[in-house]
Amino acid sequence: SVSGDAELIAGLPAGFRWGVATSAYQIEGAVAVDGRTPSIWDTYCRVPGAIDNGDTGDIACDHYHRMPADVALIKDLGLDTYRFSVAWPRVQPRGKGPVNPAGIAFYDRLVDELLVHGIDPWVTLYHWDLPQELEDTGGWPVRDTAYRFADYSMLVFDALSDRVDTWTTLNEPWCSAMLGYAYGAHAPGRREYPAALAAVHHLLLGHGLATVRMREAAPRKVDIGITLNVATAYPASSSEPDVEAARHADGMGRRIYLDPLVHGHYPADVVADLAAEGVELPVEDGDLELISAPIDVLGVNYYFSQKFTGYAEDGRTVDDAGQPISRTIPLDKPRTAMDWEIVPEGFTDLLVSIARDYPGLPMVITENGSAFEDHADASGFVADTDRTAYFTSHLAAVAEAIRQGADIRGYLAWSLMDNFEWAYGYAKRFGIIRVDYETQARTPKQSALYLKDLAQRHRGQ
Ligand code: GBH
Repeated sequence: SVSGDAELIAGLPAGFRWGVATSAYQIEGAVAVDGRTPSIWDTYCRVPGAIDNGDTGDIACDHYHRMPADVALIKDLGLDTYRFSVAWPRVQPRGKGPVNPAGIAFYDRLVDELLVHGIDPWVTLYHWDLPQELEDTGGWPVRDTAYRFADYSMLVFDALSDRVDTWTTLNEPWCSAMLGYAYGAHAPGRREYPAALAAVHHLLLGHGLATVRMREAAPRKVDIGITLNVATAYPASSSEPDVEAARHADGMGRRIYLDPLVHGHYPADVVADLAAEGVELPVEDGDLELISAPIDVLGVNYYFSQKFTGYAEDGRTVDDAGQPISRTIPLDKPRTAMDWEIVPEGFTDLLVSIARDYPGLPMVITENGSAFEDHADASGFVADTDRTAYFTSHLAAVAEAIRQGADIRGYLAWSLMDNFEWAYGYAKRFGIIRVDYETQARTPKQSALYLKDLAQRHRGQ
C-alpha cells in the first residue's frame, strides 16, 4: 500500500543505496569470445541431466554484446548502484598468467558506461565461474587456488580501482563449497564431504589474501568486503534436539564464515561438530590473521529462512552413522516458484543477529529477490504483483532491522533481468526486467517500476 511504502521509506536512512545485481555467467553469454576460456560452469552445463532442460550460459542474456543498452535500463530505473561480477576466465584465461587485454576491456567499458550515467559500479570478483584449468588441478579444495584467486583479483584491481570504489571478493562461499563440492548441485558437481570443508577454508583464505593485497595497493580509500548467503535457522521447538539442530545449521551456514572473518577464529562448537564427523579444517599458521583482515562492508544475500528439527521422521535423534539429525521442516508459509518459503521476519531476525554478534560491521543487502511464474502480456509487460509484494515485505523487514539497531546501508535487488538460474536454467525468472530469450527484448516489469518509484521517493524525502 502507498502508506505502507511511505512508512518503509521513512525507515531507511539518508544516503541509502538503491541498486540491482547480476553475475557474469548468468547474463553475459559470449563464452568463447575475446580469449575467454571455459569455467567450471561451461563444463558442468554439459553434464547430462545437470541443468534443467539442458540449458547453458552460452548465450544467456547476450549482455556481453548489449552492455550499453543494459546500462541505459539501469539508468532509466533511477538506481544508483549496479553490482556485477567479473568472469575470471575472461580476464585471466586458464586461471594463471598475465591479464587478457580483450577480456578486461569489457569491464573497463562497463565501468566507464556506468560512471557516465552516474551509476556506482560495485565489482564482485568471484561469482562461481572458476577457470576449468584450476578445477583440473584440484579446485577450491586445494590451497593453491586461494593464491591463484588473489593474483587474479590484483589483475582486476589494478585495471579498475582508479574508478571502482566498492569491491566484493567472493559471492556466497557456502554455495561454492557446499553446493559445488559436497552436494554436487552446482559446478563442479563433486560430492566429497571433507573436500568441501577444505574448500570453505581455502575460499576464506583467498578472500583474506586478496583483501590484504588490494588494501595495500589501493590508490585511495576503497570499500572491500565479502558477500554471504545467510538466513535465520529457527528451532522447531524448545526441545534440546531441535535447538541443537538449529545451532548446527546456524554454525555451518553463518558462523563458520562470520566468526573467522570478524573474530579471527572458527566457532568452537562448529569445530567440535566437524571433529565428531572426522573432519578438520586445513588451517595453517597465519591463515586466520589474513581471513580476519578488516573489511568495510558485509554483503548480505537473503532469500528465505528455514526451521530445523533434531528428530528424524521415525523420532530418532541420530542417524545410522551416529551423527545428530539436523533437517528442515516447513514453516507453512506461501512459497515462490523456487519452492522457497516467503519469510520476511527471518530477514529482520538475521540482520539483527548479525548486528548483535558482529557489532560495528556495516551491511548492504547485496541480493534479495524472488522467482515467480511471470505472465507477459502482448507487449511483453509483466504485472508481477507477487514479486512486487516480496520486495515490499522484505524492504519493510530491512527497515525494521534498522529500527532495531542494525547498520544497513543499501539494498540491491536480485536481479536486473531474468537470467541463467544455475541448475534451473532459464525456467526460473528472478528479473525485475523481463527477457524474451527468443528476441533478447527487455521489458521492465511492474516490480522494476515499483523499485524505481520507491528509490525516487526515498531520495526526494
Ligand atoms: C543466489 O544464491 C546467487 O548469488 C544468485 O546467483 C542466484 O541467481 C540467486 O541466489 C537466486 O537463486 O536449500 O540447501 O540450497 C542463493 C542460493 C539458495 C543458497 C537457498 C542457500 C538455501 C539452502 N541460496 N539456499 S538449500
